[in-house]
Amino acid sequence: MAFTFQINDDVVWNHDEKLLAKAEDNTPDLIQTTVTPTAIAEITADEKSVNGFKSVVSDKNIARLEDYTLGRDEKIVLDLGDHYVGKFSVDIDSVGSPMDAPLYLRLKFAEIPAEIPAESADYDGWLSRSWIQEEFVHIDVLPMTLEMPRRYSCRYIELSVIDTSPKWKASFSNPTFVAESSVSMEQLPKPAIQDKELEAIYNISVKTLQDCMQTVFEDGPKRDRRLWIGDLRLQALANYHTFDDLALTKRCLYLFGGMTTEEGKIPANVFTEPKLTPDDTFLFDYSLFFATILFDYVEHTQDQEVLLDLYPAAKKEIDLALQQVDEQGRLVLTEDWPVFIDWSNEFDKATAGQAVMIYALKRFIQLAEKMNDVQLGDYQTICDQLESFAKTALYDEAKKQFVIEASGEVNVASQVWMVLAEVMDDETNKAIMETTVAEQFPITGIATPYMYHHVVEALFVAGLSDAAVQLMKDYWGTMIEMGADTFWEAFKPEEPNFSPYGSPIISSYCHAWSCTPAYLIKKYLA
Ligand code: RAM
Repeated sequence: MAFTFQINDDVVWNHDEKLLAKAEDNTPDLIQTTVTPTAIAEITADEKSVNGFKSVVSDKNIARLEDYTLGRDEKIVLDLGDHYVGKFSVDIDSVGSPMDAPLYLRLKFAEIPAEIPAESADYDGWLSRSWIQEEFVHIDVLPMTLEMPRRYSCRYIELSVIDTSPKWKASFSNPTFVAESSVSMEQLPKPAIQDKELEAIYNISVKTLQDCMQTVFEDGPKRDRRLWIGDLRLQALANYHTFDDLALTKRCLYLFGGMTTEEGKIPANVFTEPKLTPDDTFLFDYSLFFATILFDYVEHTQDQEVLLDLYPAAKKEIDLALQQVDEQGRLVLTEDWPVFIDWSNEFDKATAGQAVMIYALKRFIQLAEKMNDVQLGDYQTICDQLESFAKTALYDEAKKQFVIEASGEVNVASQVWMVLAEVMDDETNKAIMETTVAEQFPITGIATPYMYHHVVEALFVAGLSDAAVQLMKDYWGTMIEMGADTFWEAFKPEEPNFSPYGSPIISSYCHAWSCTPAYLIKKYLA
C-alpha cells in the first residue's frame, strides 16, 4: 500500500466555526529579523557532501558586491551564513553605457549547495516543479530595489544574469533577507549538553524547528509549507522541551479538530490560505495522531478547556478507526485510508499499523478517564483484544520479533511501533530491541528521519540508551557531516541521494519531522 496523491472530492466536511475561531485567535505575530549575506559562495563538486556539492567562501569580498558587475550568463551566489525563511530584496543599478535593453534575471534560492547547479528543466519527478525556488524577472528601468514578493527557505541565493546588453552590466548592492518565525532563539533556554556531537545535533534540531514554526507548524518551509498532522505531533513534542510556544500548538490542534469529515475522519493536512481548508488526503496513522497530540498537550498543560473542546473530535475519530478492527482484534487496513509509517515502500506496514492503533488508543483511554466517558470500559476491552491479537498472532517468541501475519516478514518498523505501544512487558521489549539491533542494524530500507526518530525512541523506551544515542549520532550526525544547516525530509544512509519524489531537488532540507533530537535529548538524556 503506497502513498501517492489522493483525490477524494466527494467528501462532506464539517467546519466547526467555534473551534476554528479559537484556532484563529491563536495565530502568532511573526518575529522578523534582518539578515545580510556573510559571504559570496563558490559551489563546487564534492562527493562527500549532500547530493554531491559543497559551498566554499569565494575570494570575492561580499563588502564589494556592487563592484562585481554581471553581464550575459554571469552569476554570483550569496551566502546568508545559515538557513533562514523569509523575504529577499536587493538594489540593482546599470553600469556603463545607457541601459538600452531590459535586464533579464534569474534568482535561485537554495537550502543546500546542490540546488544551485541542478537544472530545473531536468526535473521529472511526480511533485510539481513549481516547488523549485527559482524566479525569472524582467526589469525595464534601473536603478530599482527588487523586492521579491514570495517567501523563500534558503541559505544560498544565486543572482544569474540571463542578459543585459553589450553596452552595460548590472550591479547589485544591499542584499537583504528578512527572516520570519513565530519564535526567537532568544526565548530558548540553553541546555547544558556535555557531549559535543549531541550539542551540535541539538542546535541544528532547534534551528530546524524554529524555521518550521510560522503561522502554523509547517512541515517544511520550502515544501509543502503546510500543517501535516504527523509532523505536528513531533514538532509539538520538540516544542514543549524547547521554545514552549503553546499558542501555536493550540492553534494547530483546533485547526484539525475544527475540520473533519462528516463521519469524523481527521485529514492528514490542512491549508490556511486563502481560507481554512482541509486537504482531501487521509492517512490512517496520521488521523489517529489527533488523539495522541491532544493527550500530549493536556499532559503538558493540564488545559481543561482544550480537552473539553476537542475530546468529541478525538472520540469520533477513534470510533471510526475502531470500525476497522475485526472480532479477533486484527486491524484491517484499506487502500483508501493507508498507513504512512515511512516514505519507503520496501517493507510491509500492517503490524506497525496495528501498533499505532494500540499506541493511540492507550492515550485516548487516558483522556476518556479524565472525561469520565461512560464507554471507557468498551475502549479498554477493544484495546485488550488488539493487544492480545498482537501477542498471539503477530509475535514470534522464538525469533523475539514481531512479524507480518500474512508473510512472516520481520521488519524494523513492526518492532519499533510495538515497543512504543508497550504491548509487551519491559523485559520482552528490551529483548525485542536487542534482537533488532543485532539482526537489523545498520538499518536499510528506511527513508525518513520520521521513522528513524521512532527507532531511537523505541531504543530509549526499551532501556537501550547507548544504542539510542549511537543511532542518533550515526544518523543525524551524518547529515551534519554532509553539510546540513537544518535537518532533512528524507535521508537513507545507504542511498544518500534518495528522494521520495524522484529527484532530490524537490526534497525539503529543513523538515519538521527531523527536529526531534531536541526532544529526545531533553527527555531521555537531560
Ligand atoms: C510529505 C511531507 C510531510 C509528510 C507527508 C506524509 O508531503 O513531507 O512532511 O507528513 O509527506
